[in-house]
Amino acid sequence: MVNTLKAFKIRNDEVKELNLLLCGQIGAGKSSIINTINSILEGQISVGYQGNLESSVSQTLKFHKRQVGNAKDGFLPLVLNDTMGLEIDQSKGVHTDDIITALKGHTKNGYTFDPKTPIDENSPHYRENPSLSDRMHCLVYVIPADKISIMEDKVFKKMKKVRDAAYRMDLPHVILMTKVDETCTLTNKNLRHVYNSKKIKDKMLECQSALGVKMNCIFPVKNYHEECDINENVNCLMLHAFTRIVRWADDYVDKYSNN
Ligand SMILES: Nc1nc2c(ncn2[C@@H]2O[C@H](COP(=O)(O)OP(=O)(O)OP(=O)(O)O)[C@@H](O)[C@H]2O)c(=O)[nH]1
Ligand SMILES: [Mg+2]
Repeated sequence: MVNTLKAFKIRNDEVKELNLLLCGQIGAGKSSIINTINSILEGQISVGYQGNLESSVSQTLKFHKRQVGNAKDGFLPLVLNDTMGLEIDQSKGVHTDDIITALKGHTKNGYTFDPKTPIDENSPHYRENPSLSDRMHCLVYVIPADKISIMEDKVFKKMKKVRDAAYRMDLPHVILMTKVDETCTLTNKNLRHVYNSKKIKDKMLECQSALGVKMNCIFPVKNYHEECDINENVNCLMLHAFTRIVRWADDYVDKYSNN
């Protein structure tokens, strides 16, 4: 799967990079996913970003475009766009309109999210006429398996608003269900049991009913968070999900090609 990714080329040559947008509750593991994917490709744990387990405010404040790969081995034509976390409170966390604007390609890299006021046309980070290349090509919800049962309706409501916008754009959307290690003891002992675990299956079903995403678009994953060494099982789960996300984003871009 690593080789498939490293050899990956976008079918539609009018687009140079596939844009994948990560969206979810604060502390869900969005930024950690980017680190995990880059660690896998590099073959060693990357510490590009460090999260804070105890934080009650979003650690990510900016719309942050992070290239997949590294300067030494080369970058892949894939960009993971990190966003600020969603919160229960209307005036806290990323504004849903900001996520929707970013999906449409209006938001430039480096924009600082303001929970109270979404971006408007006058912002220097607002792109007037986004092309297919500027748009997002897949929406990736990040949901922590250990928290889904206690996640507030208000957060799901915000996620559904984003989902409805993604539907209107015909955008593929998937769920990366993180923290499976925190959710199931069997899986924590051996990640290979993840698809045998009833507990994990139940959490996936909860994701499905909360957001209406099909089961084959929901992927249980574990991020690197405390380990110092690469682990094949962590890699396999994430790569299984990521290779599919890339394929679906490529299909989207191909479908909307102007050629
Ligand atoms: N056990 C475990 N911890 C994880 C996993 N993914 C992330 N974490 C931890 O959860 C915490 C939050 O992760 P982040 O990646 O910062 O989450 P985020 O969604 O980017 O959070 P904000 O930017 O604050 O919205 C960090 O301490 C991570 O180390 C996982 O799969 N398993
Ligand atoms: Mg973050």
